[in-house]
Amino acid sequence: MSFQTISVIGLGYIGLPTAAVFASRKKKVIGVDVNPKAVATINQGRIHIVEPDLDIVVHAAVTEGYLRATTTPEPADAFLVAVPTPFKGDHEPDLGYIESASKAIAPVLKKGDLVILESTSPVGATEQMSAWMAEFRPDLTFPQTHGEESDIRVAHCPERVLPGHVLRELVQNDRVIGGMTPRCSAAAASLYKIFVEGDCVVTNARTAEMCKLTENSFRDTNIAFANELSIICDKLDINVWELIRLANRHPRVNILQPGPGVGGHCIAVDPWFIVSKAPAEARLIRAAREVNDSKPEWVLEKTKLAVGEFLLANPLKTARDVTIACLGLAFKPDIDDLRESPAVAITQKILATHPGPVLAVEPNIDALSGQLAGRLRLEVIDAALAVADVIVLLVDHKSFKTIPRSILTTHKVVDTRGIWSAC
Ligand code: SAJ
Repeated sequence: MSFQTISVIGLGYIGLPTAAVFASRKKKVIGVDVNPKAVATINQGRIHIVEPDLDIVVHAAVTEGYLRATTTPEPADAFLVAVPTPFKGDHEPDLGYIESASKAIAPVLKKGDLVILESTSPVGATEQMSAWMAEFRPDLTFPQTHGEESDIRVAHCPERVLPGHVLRELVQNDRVIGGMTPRCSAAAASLYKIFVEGDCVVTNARTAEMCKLTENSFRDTNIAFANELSIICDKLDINVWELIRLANRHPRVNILQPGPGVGGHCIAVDPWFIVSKAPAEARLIRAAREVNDSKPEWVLEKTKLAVGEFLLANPLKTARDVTIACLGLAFKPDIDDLRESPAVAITQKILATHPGPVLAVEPNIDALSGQLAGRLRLEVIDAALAVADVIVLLVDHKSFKTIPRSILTTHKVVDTRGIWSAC
C-alpha cells in the first residue's frame, strides 16, 4: 500500500513526534488538533511540548513543507488517532476524545483509507471507534460488518515510547500491530514500516489493546512491590535500597525502585483500564494501584515525624519555625513535566498542613504556576539547603545527586528515592 498523505489526529506528546517522523521520511503529513494555539505554534515550525530534539525535527518538517497543522480534518490515506484517554469517576476509561476524533474524521474518509488508534485504550475501544465512524458514514463499509472486504481498514497500534527518548524509541522499538482483520494489520504494518526499524509484530486489535495495558501494569505492579518493600523495611529497620540491590543479584530477580508514588499519564492510569473490564479478576493489578497511590500519604507521615524529631532536638522552636524544603516536583527525574506528579501532590499537602515556611527546588522549571504559586517559594538548591531544617527528597534529578551525603547529619531528611540513603 502506498500512503501519499498521512493525517495525525492529536498533536501531543505522541502525535506530534509521530507526525514529525513521518514528515522526516518525506511523507505529506496533516496534523490535526483542537487547540488552535498548538496548531499555530507548529505551523511556525515550533513546538508546544517538551521533548529533546523534537523542535529540530518539527522545524525542518514544517519549513520543507512536509508537515502542516490544522484544526479541521482533511482527506488523507491514513489517519492515526493519538488523543488522550483519561479516566473518570471511579477510574472508568473516558473515551470521549476518541469519540470526538472518530466523528471528526468520518466526513473525510474515502474507500481504501486506513484508520489507526494509537491512544492507550481499554479492550474493545478499537471496535467502538470503528462503530462510531460507521454510524456517520453509512455509505462506507467497516471491518466489524464486512471483514476483509471492508472499504475502511481499522487497527490498534499502541504507542510505547518513553518520554524523554521519544524520537529514538519511535524508530527503534518493536511495534504491536492489531488489525481488526489480517488485511487491516497488513495495511497498518506497511504504514509503520515507513520509519520503524524494530519489528512490526502482527496480532488482532483486542490483543494489541491488552498488550499495551499489560506492559504498563507490569511496571506498575513491580514498582508497587518495591514501594511495599520500602514500607516493610522501614518498619523492620532494614535499608531497602541495599536489600533490592542484593536481591537483584539473583539471576531471575529484577525489582524496580521505590519512590514517593507513581506519576505520569500512563502507568498510574492504564492498569485501571484492565480493572474496569474485569473488576473481580484483576485483584493484583488493583492492589498494585492502591499501594502506589497510597505511597504519598506514607511520605507525608515520614515528613511529620522528621519535623517532630527536629522539634525534639530544638525544644525552643515551634512547628512555625521549621522550614521544609521539597526537592523535586516533576513526575520523574530530569524532565520538566509536573502533571500527575506525586511530588507535586506531596508538596501541596505539606503546604496545606505545615504552619512554617515551605520551599521547593525544581531545577527544570523557571516559575511555579497554578495551585503551587503563592505560598510556596521556588528556590535554587544552595539557598534551600542553607535555610531548610527538614529536606524531603522527592525526585532523583541529576543535580540533587551531587549534594553530599553529609546532609543526613546536618538536616532531618526524608529520602524517598534513596539518593543518600542507598549507600
Ligand atoms: N518509577 C518508580 N520506580 C521505578 C521506575 C519508575 O517509582 O523503578 C516511577 C517514576 O518516577 C514515575 C512513574 O513511575 O513517577 C512512571 O515513570 P516510568 O519511567 O516508569 O514511565 P513513563 O510513564 O514515563 O512511561 C511509561 C513507559 N512504559 C513502560 O516502561 C512499560 C513507556 O514505554 C510507555 O510508552 C509510557 O508509559 C506510555 O505512554 O504508556
